[in-house]
Amino acid sequence: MTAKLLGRLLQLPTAASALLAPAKILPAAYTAVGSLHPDQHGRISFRRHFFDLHKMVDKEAIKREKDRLKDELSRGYFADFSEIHKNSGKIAPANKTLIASMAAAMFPDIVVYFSDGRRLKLPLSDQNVNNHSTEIIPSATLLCLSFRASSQRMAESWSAPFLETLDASTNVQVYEVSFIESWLLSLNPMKNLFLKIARSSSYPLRRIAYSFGDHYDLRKELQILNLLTGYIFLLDRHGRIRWQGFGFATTEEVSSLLSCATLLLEE
Ligand SMILES: *[C@@H]1O[C@H](CO)[C@@H](O)[C@H](O)[C@H]1NC(C)=O
Ligand SMILES: CC(=O)N[C@H]1CO[C@H](CO)[C@@H](O)[C@@H]1O
Repeated sequence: MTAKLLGRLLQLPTAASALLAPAKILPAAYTAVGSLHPDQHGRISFRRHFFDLHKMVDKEAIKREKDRLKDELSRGYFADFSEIHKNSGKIAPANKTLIASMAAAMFPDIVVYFSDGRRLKLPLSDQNVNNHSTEIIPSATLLCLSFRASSQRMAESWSAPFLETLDASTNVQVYEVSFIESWLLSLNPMKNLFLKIARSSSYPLRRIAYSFGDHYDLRKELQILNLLTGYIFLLDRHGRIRWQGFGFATTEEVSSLLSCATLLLEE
């Protein structure tokens, strides 16, 4: 298992997989899959595809799969790529004002993992957190979603000024979530191995987390079509989306994020 292969599985650009390379833990990947003969890898993926086809005998599933394929193909990865660079990943400008609570949509539940193996269901809202739990429900949560390594830097352009301005408040939380859609990395022991070498944060308020598996339904609900850019959401304590931004933050957008977050703290 080379860093390059791991990078390809993660659909990371080469520069990012080069970052994975120095990880001393990588040789452990050999032991994790060490019992497999190289030929067996092919056989396993064949078997898996066979089971996937088998599942699709169900008519309903076939229809869903067809609709999905149409959706996925209409995304036009290649046209998007140059576009993203030209406009800093802006699908639309960020909201200038807080979205009214009555008009706000709920953020769908996602399960995330931290590099220490901890698991958490987001958003931390009064709907999700047990009433007897000691978990503090933040008044404002900044959730930055990345589907590719290239958009992790976009997330940081929002989370860094957010934490610099608001970190004194225990009422705000920041999660930078990377989505790992590779089925191989979503299974143990690959998942645990991935978490061990995954990027974590030395700054406890900047929570870097990973979500594994298929996220088609989540993306559909949040209208996330282009996976090359970053999606930034500001949620209130009920888990509603009160503000949204895309790509790299501009100075004006950061100030609208900060003023909206300040309003949420007073709500
Ligand atoms: C907030 O931004 C989203 C995404 O660009 C947009 O669809 C929505 O209309 C905006 N809402 C307000 C109140 O600005
Ligand atoms: C997770 C949970 O049980 N939340 C409940 C806490 O209490 C409020 C109000 O009593 C309920 O609305 C939540 O569903």
